[in-house]
Amino acid sequence: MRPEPRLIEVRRNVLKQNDVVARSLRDRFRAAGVFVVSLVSSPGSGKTAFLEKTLTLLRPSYRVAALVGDLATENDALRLARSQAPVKQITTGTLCHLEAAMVESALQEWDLNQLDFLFIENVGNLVCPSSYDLGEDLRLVLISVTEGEDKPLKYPTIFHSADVAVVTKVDLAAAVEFSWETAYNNIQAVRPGMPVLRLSAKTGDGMEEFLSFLVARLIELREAAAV
Ligand SMILES: Nc1nc2c(ncn2[C@@H]2O[C@H](COP(=O)(O)OP(=O)(O)OP(=O)(O)O)[C@@H](O)[C@H]2O)c(=O)[nH]1
Ligand SMILES: [Mg+2]
Repeated sequence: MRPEPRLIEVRRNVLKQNDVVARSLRDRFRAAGVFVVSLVSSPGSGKTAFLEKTLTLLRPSYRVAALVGDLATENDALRLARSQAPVKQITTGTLCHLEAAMVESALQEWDLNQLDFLFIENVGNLVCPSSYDLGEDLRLVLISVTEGEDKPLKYPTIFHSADVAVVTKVDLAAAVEFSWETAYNNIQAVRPGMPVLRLSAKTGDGMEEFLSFLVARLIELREAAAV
């Protein structure tokens, strides 16, 4: 029998190490009562636009903050900072995903007890982020109408790693002849029962439903902690 290639061993160890850090992050999030939401999608699906809108709408009533990952530039952090929420950019250099240790290090100067919601925008990529737990409570996978309806079928792993799918840029649906029914069926084929939201960060359509969903989850988390 041939020995397992060394590369696979190294990757396994990195993933295991990530899980240890993610578990410790999750414990800290639980202790602080902060609800943590991460966003994954291909580049340009609208993560930052959606997050900026979310931060802006939540901020009057909730304590919110965001981390955002990209290979390079502070551009997304600057856009998110327009919401007036505390924001930090994580630049990954050549890595196509965020790791739990990067989140841990970015949070060093923040007091989690002062937050209700923490959002983490992952690097735009439909493959790499799926294997890395960041200690989040909820992982959203976004697909924009301009990407076509087949992404769940082509990239099932990221849909398996997420809790809720969000179809974005619905204001452009007619222009690109996007079929909601086909997209919905494709998501359900890959991940039966997955909740699917549809919205537009541009027009605000669907944002109210999303925010109600988030707030309900925060209340649930706090009630569970109180028991
Ligand atoms: N029409 C329309 N355009 C949108 C919407 N959301 C985002 N966009 C546009 O889509 C482009 C990409 O949006 P971003 O928010 O930067 O996407 P992203 O997923 O954060 O991109 P990366 O961080 O590079 O992966 C920008 O030009 C946005 O203005 C939307 O709801 N409607
Ligand atoms: Mg972005």
